[in-house]
Amino acid sequence: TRTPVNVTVTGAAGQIGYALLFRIASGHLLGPDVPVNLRLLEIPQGLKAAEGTAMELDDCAFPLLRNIEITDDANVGFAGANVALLVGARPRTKGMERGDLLSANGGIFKPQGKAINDNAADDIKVLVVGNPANTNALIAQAAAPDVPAERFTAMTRLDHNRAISQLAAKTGAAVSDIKKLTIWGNHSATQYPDIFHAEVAGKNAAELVNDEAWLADTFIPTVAKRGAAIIEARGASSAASAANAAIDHVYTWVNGTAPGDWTSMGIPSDGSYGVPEGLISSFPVTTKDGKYEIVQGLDINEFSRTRIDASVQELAEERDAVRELGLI
Ligand code: NAX
Repeated sequence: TRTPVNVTVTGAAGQIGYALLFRIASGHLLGPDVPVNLRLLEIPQGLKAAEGTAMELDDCAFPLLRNIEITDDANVGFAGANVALLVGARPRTKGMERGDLLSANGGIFKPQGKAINDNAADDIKVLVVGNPANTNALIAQAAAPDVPAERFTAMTRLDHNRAISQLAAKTGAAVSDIKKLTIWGNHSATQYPDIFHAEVAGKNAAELVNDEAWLADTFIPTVAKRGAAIIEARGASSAASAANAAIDHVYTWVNGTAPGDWTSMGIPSDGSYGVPEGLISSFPVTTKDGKYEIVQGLDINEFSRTRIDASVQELAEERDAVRELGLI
């Protein structure tokens, strides 16, 4: 039998945590034959609710779930972690400036990065879900100098999945017929969902749609503002779909992309496509044997270039702001 994989989830008592933990425990994160130990990291006020969720996890009698530990100590929470899902974050509240938001999150992600550095397993893989996800990932990564930088990633898979769904609806295709879609840049309203290299049942998506106005005025804003539309409709932010995307992100990272397809991940840039090195930006990537690689050699047209540059510019500004705050 396989050794259990230690999976740490922060913000475990939150709404994404509630949607996420049961799918991890049932084998969707790593695969149907991989046992898991869960480590739930919360702030003191969240511990009781996390205990309640752990009771429900027990009550599922999941065959793959070996044990659950609940803690508010990051050194304990990340001890021996092989996978860390950083979900807990400080949301933007009314009247909060960007600087306030970044420093509040720096107060979470800097110590968590250090705790990962000091306590996690050598093969640790980190996914940051908590917003601002890309820059929170940068803060955590900078605080973990002994962990290879590429192990710190940020979630744009929800944006990727949203874009696939919108493109499928537009073209009347099945979601499974859509390949090679890309989210570029920041997980924010500036993100750029790119269909110029995407395929719909083997045909080029942009040629098939052949409607730049739809792209610019409907598709891109619908994907980029989907989070706000969910809040408007549901009265609460995306939770199950965000948890599902976190599952997809890690599953794909560990188990590989399908031949002839790729996915989108926020990862430290190596300078590809003119994205300054070190920024945690979303790219098209293929994965194999637990490693990812940026898809190279794509032609970037004018329409795409402007939008990628704008989102990357925003990431550079966030990086400069956290640098000024002494967070990286
Ligand atoms: P909730 O407010 O329901 O839950 C957050 C939980 O985190 C709370 O239980 C809180 O006690 C805990 N927490 C806060 N600080 C912590 C710390 N220092 N250590 C451990 N736990 C801590 O939020 P939820 O709806 O679950 O969303 C979580 C985060 O995901 C938010 O930052 C949200 O903006 C972000 N999202 C990111 C998405 C993405 O695509 N990257 C999409 C969905 C979501 O909006």
